[in-house]
Amino acid sequence: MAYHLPLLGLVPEGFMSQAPFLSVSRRTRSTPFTRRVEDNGVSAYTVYNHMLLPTVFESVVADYHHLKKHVQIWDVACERQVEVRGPDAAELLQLVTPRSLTKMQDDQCYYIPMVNEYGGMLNDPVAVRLSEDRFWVSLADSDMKYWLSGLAIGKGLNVDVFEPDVSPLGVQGPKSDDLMADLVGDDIRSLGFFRHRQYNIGGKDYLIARSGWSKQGGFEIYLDGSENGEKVWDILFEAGEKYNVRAGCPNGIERIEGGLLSHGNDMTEENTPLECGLGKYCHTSAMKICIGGDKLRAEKKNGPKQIIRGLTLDGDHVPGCTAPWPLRNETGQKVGQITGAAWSPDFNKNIAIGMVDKNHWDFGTSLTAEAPDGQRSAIVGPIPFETV
Ligand code: THG
Repeated sequence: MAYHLPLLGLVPEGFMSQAPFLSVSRRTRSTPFTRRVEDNGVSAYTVYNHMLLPTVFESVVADYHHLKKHVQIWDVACERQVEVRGPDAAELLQLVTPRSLTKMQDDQCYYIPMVNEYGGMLNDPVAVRLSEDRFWVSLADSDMKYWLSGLAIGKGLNVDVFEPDVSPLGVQGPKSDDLMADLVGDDIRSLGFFRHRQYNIGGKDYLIARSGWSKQGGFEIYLDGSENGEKVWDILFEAGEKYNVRAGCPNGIERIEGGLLSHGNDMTEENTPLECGLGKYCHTSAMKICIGGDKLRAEKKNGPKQIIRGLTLDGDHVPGCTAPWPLRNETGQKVGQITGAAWSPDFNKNIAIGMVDKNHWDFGTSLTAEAPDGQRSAIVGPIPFETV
């Protein structure tokens, strides 16, 4: 039976004896897909950009196996868009990222670090270029609309900065191409990674990109107009029936295997893009323009003091990482921290993401992780984890 959370209004009396609940109100925004997500048996949410993000349907492990084999529909509406529109749109964006945007085409998406005046990571969105003077910044979990509009006002730029009624819906998994080709035609099979085109679903054109927060392949449909959410969802489920489609969500195991970083977890404002392994998105020309770029240029010269790594942990299945776990060297000194960990069924071991200090970041280095259920030996390695 589908498990319904009391979405709007107060938690009913009978539920109070169970685990803590998330009270949902106007601040904890629902999405155009929430009713469908609940009909499909969502069992846990987190809150992301002040909006509901499903985290589990059947179980994290069952969801993981299904994602890697079939196709899932993901309510990732919480990846909110900030639209930047006007003659100075590109100029404003280049102020906030060290990635050069000069070659970006109208059908392209770019993964961009956004940094503060110290070069610290404020967000790691996907920027979507719609035209020369119009972009969507598809956010991770922090309030970048205020940063962008504050800068635009302070610099006197000729742009509008606002949150449009646009909600990404993910189609993820190895059967995504087949599902989408059945729905919109074979043309979509030739859509390049991080490219977008318009396709018709249910009589309306939507921007669809080949992107998404999994390494299983897939697309993101930018639902333009909340009122169309359930219609698009239902059309996808109808087309996906023969591919064993299910409702899904970003998966805590798969994303660690694939090395997809989570802002607020694996990195914060305290970390630079270089520490996050995003040095390839820090271009000299752009660092000369962007806020905080001088700090990044200096760091690029000398190298970062710590870096993101994959780690394997011994012992039985690790618990979830709800707060960083210290990593220590043989003398007990703290030399890093783990920020994401999971038992991987396919690798048949515990895998983790963490930051490791310079003198200990070589692949093969042995460290000790202080997990909440005890110490575990940890081996430093690459991220993403190499395929089995
Ligand atoms: N899609 C959209 N918006 C988003 C996300 C998304 N906003 C929030 C969050 N995810 C932003 N973070 C990421 C992190 C990684 C990637 C995308 C968004 C990603 N990385 C590729 C990788 O690591 O293989 C590389 C991309 C590249 O090199 O261009 O896809 O998922 N709309």
